Formats: sequence, structure tokens, C-alpha cells
Amino acid sequence: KFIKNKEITVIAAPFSGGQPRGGVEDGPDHLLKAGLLNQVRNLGWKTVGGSTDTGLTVMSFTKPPNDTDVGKMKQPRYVSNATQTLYKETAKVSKSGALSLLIGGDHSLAIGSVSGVFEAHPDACLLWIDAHADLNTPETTESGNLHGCPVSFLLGLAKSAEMEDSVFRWVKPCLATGRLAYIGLRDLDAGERAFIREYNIAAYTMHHVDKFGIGRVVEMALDRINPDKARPIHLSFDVDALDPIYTPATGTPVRGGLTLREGCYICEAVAETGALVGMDLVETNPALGSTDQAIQETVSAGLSLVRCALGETLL
Ligand code: NNH
Ligand code: MN
Ligand code: MN
Ligand code: MN
Repeated sequence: KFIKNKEITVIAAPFSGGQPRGGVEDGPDHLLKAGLLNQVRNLGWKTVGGSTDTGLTVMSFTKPPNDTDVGKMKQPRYVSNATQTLYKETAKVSKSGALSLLIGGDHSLAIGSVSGVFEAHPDACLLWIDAHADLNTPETTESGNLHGCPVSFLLGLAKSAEMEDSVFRWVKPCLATGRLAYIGLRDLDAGERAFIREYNIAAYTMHHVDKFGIGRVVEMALDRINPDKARPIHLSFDVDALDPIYTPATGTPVRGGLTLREGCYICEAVAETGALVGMDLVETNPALGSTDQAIQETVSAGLSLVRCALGETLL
């Protein structure tokens, strides 16, 4: 209903500047070599546009010189430039009417992808599937890594003075707290917990998944952010939401996560709504797999999530 003729454009973003571990910039290459584009096409999607007109845009990013910390933020100019470029690219795709699929790269990229999708679909809601809330502000971050901050930027939680003179002043807060839901949380920083309570954000932790089951949790999450079922949906999926049994090759694995089936179920439930307009699949880091099998399993779990979100298991 929001996407024109089952059209999709894949944006590959080999970017690791939002966190310190090398290798996450190789995630897109591994996902593509494992056959992502053909799997998408086999589900009946038309891969359109992109820089080569094959439905794929591979972005490239250059590190600015002298990228000194701003406050606690690490590599702020690198992340700001990369996400601003991605924002423009994503907005173009979304305005063309195609579904925008971002493959990363670290989760700071969502500053750009979500901003771009919301520019074309301003009434969209956001499902954030992650072990982490990525809700730190430049003030509350303990690590200084910007992949732990994208949601606060999208919500506009940073104190305005801090944002105004920062390199991120191009980011327009596009997301209301009532349109955000989390599933899979199990590793929150103190400041993030405080924001979730203060703004009464729909946050379903692994405790809720155990207590209610994934079916009820997805239903409750979507009811909170999309009660009339009229809104477009952006799905931002950090592969560390899954248990490291399934996705070991990622930068900050946390035990006790979603099973592969629970992750797929979330994607299938979104596919069932017919309202998916944008998806991120991020934090696949091939350099952190301890064996080839660990890398391959992480990549293939990511591909399963994408296929499920694009309707593989719908009858
Ligand atoms: N909350 C931590 C931070 O802000 C960890 C973030 N790491 C992630 N997020 N992988 O998804 O640094
Ligand atoms: Mn490689
Ligand atoms: Mn994340
Ligand atoms: Mn995470």
C-alpha cells in the first residue's frame, strides 16, 4: 500500500565509524556475496534504481582529517558526513516509491536511513530490534561510540545547545516517542533506562519475550505505535538482537537473546502488515567470527531476516 509495484533499492553502507571494531564495514560485501540481491528478486521484488541500475547502491565513505572528539562523541565528523550522505540517498529511494533496504555497517547509519525514509513517509513508525536501545545522547553516552546514540538523535533528545553547535545540526528530529517500539532489549545503560521511563517508550525486553511469547510481544508493540494500522513501518534490525548462538560475528554480542525463529517471526509479522517501507540490517562483522562457520551462520541469519521481512513465508 505504500510501496510502488514491489520495487526495492538496496543501499550497501560499508561503514564502521560509529564504533571501534574493524570489520563491520565488510558486512555488506559478505551479505551481497552470499546472494542477497538474487534472494530478494526470487521473492518477486523488483530491484530498481541504485547507482548501477541493478537496484544496488554501494556507498563509499572517507574519513575526514583531524576528527577529534566533540564532547564524548568519537569520530563525530566521520559519522555525521556518512549519515548525512546516506540520508540523502535514502530519501531519494523512498521518494521514488521503492522500499529502501540498508545493509551495514554499524547502527549509527540509522541516523541517515531512518531520517531519509521518514522524509518520504513522515507518519511512519519505527520498530527497533536490538539487544541495546541505542538511545544515548552525546551527554549520557558512556562509550562515546555513536552507534549507541542514533535513536536519541532521531527523537531529538540531545540538549539543543549541544546539537546546535555540533556537527550533527543537519539532523532534524523526525520521530515521536509514541512511534518507537523496541524488542529484544537486554543491555541498557542507566541513561537509556531513564529515557525509556521518562517518555514511556514501548520497550519489550527479553523478559517480556519470555513472559508473553514473541507473538503477543509483536502484537503489543505494533498496537502501541500503530494502533489504527494505518502507518508505514520502518524496521531497524541489529543482528545482535539475536542470541550469539545465531549471530556470533557482531561487535557487542549479549547472551540470552532472541532465537533465529523469534527474529524471523518479527520480520514476518511486519511483512504481514504490508506496510514495510524501510529496513536496516546492521552490525554484521565478519572479522569477529571465530571460525568460517561462525561468519557464514551470522550472514545467513541476516539474509533470513531480510527474506522474512520481504514476505518469504507469507502464503
Ligand atoms: N549502549 C552501549 C553504548 O552506547 C552499546 C551500544 N552497542 C550496540 N548497540 N551494539 O546496538 O556504547
Ligand atoms: Mn571479508
Ligand atoms: Mn544497535
Ligand atoms: Mn546492539
